[in-house]
Amino acid sequence: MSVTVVLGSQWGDEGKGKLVDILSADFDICARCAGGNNAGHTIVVPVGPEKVKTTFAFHLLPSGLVNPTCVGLIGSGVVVHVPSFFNELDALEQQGLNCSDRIFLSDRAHLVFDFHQIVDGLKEVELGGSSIGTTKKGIGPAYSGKASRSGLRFRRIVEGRFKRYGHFEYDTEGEIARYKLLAQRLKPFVVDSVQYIHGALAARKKVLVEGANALMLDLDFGTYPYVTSSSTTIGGVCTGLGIPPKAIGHTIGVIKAYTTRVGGGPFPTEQLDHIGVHFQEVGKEYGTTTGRRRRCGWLDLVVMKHSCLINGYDSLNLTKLDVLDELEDIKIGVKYMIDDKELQYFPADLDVLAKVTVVYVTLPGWKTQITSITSFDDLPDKCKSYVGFIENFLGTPIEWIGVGPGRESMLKKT
Ligand code: 2SA
Ligand code: GDP
Ligand code: MG
Repeated sequence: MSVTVVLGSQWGDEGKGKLVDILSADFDICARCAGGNNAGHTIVVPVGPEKVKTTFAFHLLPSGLVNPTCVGLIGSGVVVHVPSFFNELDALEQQGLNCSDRIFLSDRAHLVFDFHQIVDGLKEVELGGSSIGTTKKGIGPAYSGKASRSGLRFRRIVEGRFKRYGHFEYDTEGEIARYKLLAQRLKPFVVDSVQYIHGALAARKKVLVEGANALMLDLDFGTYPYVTSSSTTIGGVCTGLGIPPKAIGHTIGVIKAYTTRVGGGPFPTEQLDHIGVHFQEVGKEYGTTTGRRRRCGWLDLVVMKHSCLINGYDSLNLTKLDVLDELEDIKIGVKYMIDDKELQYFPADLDVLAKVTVVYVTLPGWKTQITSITSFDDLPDKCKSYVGFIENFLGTPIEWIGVGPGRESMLKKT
């Protein structure tokens, strides 16, 4: 089976882009199946003969495009803001990454219009103190339009939105005119993605799927309503690309060695003290798309159990282990308790979640810099114990370990 899937296992920003970049050297196609330009995948790679360390930020386009032989596909489950698509393409070309002849877009993908983005902001204002903390990229309103079967027919929808939110500054005719021009530029990129991907699979091409956002932001299985509006699970890979489950050979969950989340919503292991600040500063935890400071806390293995159940990862990529280098003690959340009783599952009800107390185990820190280490065997013993604890608790092998942001800072554990 030729499809390999990389999915975020927590609340996003686990470092999916970096793994996708490394794997894509061995793949023909890298596909996005869900989300839009709310995603932010950062890659740090050596470029040109001088090997200059260059940072690329992908939002809508698949990160696998960094590899010059990899073709990008934006599947039907993705929502596309066309001006942002071209802006991202142009920005990459300016950084010397030419990919406009190897990126294709599904003719079934829905469009995000400027008014979706305006409405995204208005909804957030309306929610006030309980706002979701969206990226304001119009993702929720675009998927709502799709689900209510009014996607694409945007002149009619704008009038509906005026009725709902009052008149807001928006130039309907202007956007129509802009899209008439963009449509010409867009034409060569659009394909029937079902034909495209099945043709590729029949020709034994290797397909890598890059998940966007993460399990805990999934519309069904995340901390609803503090979620994004797409299916970010393994199920979303099939519905967002039009491929059957049996086409999927290997699913890798990306798990950060601690936890972060951007925006509102519950976060049981969040640390609002110096530990949270340590993760933010050492881990450079700022949004790739919005620049927002990410909330930070200890690794939560109750979340990870929930994530493993739903996505059935064959293996894991543990990332940002180096961010823990200086800590004396490292905590891992292993149980949720309510009134002295263990909760055996991750609850759907946020009121229940708000009442849980997290039980932690504490492991000793290794207090050694690990970024320049190139083999798993050379990691300090205490560091190996941390990795082993996670692996045993989840019953899922850790195949890759990230010890720094660069492409070279990834250990393969055999
Ligand atoms: P939206 O915009 O409707 O998808 O927002 C809904 C919730 O989903 C969260 N969300 C994200 N969480 C982590 N990373 C994301 N991508 C960017 C990044 C975020 C950024 O890579 O850093 O730059 O701020 C992402 N996209 C959506 C969002 O915070 C809401 O909680
Ligand atoms: P994604 O959304 O899952 O692709 O993750 P992001 O790119 O939004 O955020 C992950 C950040 O961590 C990026 O800035 C990466 O360059 C960086 N990163 C990835 N892996 C590692 C790692 O192992 N160690 C360190 N220190 N940084 C990493
Ligand atoms: Mg990200």
